[in-house]
Amino acid sequence: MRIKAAVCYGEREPLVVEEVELDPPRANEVLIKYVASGVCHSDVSIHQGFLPRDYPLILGHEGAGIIERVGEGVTAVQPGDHVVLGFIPSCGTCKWCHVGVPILCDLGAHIRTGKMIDGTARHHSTKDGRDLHTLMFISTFAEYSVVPEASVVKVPEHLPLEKLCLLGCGFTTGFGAATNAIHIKPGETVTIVGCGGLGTAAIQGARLSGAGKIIAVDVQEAKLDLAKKFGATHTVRSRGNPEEVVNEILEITWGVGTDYSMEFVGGDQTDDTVRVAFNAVRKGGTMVMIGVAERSKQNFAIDPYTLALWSKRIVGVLFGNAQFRVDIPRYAELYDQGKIDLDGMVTQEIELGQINQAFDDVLAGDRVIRSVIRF
Ligand code: CXF
Ligand code: ZN
Repeated sequence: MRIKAAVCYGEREPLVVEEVELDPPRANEVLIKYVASGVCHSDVSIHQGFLPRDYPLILGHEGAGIIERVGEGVTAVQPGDHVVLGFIPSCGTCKWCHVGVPILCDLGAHIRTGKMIDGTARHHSTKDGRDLHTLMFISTFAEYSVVPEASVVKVPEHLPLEKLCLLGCGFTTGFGAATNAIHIKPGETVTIVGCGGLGTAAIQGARLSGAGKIIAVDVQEAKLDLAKKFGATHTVRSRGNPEEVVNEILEITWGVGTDYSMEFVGGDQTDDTVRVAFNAVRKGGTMVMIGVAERSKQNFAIDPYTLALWSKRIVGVLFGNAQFRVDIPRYAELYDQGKIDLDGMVTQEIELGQINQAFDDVLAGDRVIRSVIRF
């Protein structure tokens, strides 16, 4: 079938919205009509070349939609089901899925290839027939995609997919960092460095966990105002001096530091942002690393003396340590009950044709938390 998709022909080249040929689903695959897709910082990082991929490529990995058709052997979903897509699949049969760590699912090893699990492509150019690469098997910057059954989870039909799409990456990554990767006890304290999409989701996770002090750190006043709306109890504006930021956090915590810190700066991550997160944590506390910057910038200077002598812990987290088949419906339930705010995280809705503008907005950093494409 012919569909419209945003095709990326190379790093930093504007995406081209054009007709693309899409194959029918094969065994254990489903055809999805996307209703909405968030635009995540990682899409832009890939486009910038910070996370190398093969081209041509259809980006997008934060989607929600409706099952249109299922391939042979599919049992978990049927046509008409509303689903959110996980950007890491979960096969349900490998060791990691069995031990309850599906973010490490063995199928994840195929993600880098830009092909489907069987090594072939489903999207093809209508100009010359060549294969288009998929992003994380799901390529959500498209009206339709064929994806593995392992990448979808059913969600209730009465909830808006244009909000639930955030559960496919940003919300789940931030909220899960605060509620799965660490276990904040009521009254404990947490520093959150970087208050974009992931940071605001983490603030909500910390608030629901009963954190006593939630200290939000950002360079932008507007993001700090937003952080307060999502539940930050204190804000610290970073003006480029990491020691000053840490001193303010120490003052707020009576000289102790926070029990936890989380670093969400992502593409703009620097030695300073990592150092703030590391030094904000008290002795015996835990720092959680979520964001990843350009590969060449990723050797951070962490003082080994402080790490060892203060018994600090540093934990890396992917996709909020989600068990996404369990967690995404659970988050949908929290949204339904009004306990989490996804609406406030979607700062603009756009059409697929505005995708290049949305990428510029991500790079500008101060205009939007999340743009969501509605198909
Ligand atoms: C990222 C994590 C780092 C690799 C690319 C995907 N997650 C979602 O945005
Ligand atoms: Zn993402």
